[in-house]
Amino acid sequence: MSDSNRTVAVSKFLSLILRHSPGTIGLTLDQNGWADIDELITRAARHGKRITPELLREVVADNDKRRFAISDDGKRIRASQGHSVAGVDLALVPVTPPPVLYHGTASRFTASIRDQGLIPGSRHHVHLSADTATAISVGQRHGVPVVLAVQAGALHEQGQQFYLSDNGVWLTGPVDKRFITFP
Ligand code: HQG
Repeated sequence: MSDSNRTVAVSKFLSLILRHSPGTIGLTLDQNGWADIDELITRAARHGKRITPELLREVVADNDKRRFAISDDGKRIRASQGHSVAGVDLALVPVTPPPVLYHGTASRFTASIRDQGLIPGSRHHVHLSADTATAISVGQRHGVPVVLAVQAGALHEQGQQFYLSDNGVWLTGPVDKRFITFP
């Protein structure tokens, strides 16, 4: 396996464990989503995934979306967004969003979104981005991309909270269809 294939494989594995199913390797995340790095490495090895501390730090540092963060003391790691696992709250501080944020989706979902608004699905939040280029690449993961404009400022004025993840992804609750502009 090439170095870049190896780091992508480790990044995908860490996304699975740190966002969705830590129990796969018998790991428990703390209430803010942190895992002890030594324990993660030991438990991953027991499940046939050999990750050295160096490789793990390389994946965190080089990750294209900075998906993972290491604690200030260097001992713990967590995913910066994208969680579905129960019992984890990143404890992000609510912030005022810009007037408009974007959501990238696929054309096959737009009829349902027109009907129901945006829903988090299995994740804890609806994910929004500050720019349309990012929204297009998010939408492309699901099919033909469509970019929706979300009136975040107006929604915030109505009392809905917004958070900005450590890696620049905007997170919020369900978005009512009245605050969505379709192309
Ligand atoms: C869609 C990636 C039907 C929604 C990205 C999306 C992001 C609806 C899909 C992060 C709907 C859920 C999250 C409704 C929403 N009816 N479909 N009412 N409301 N949807 O993957 O936002 O690379 O759970 O539009 O960059 O695509 O993994 O969410 O298409 O930041 O780090 O339901 O994942 O980050 O899909 O992506 P997802 P997402 P990473």
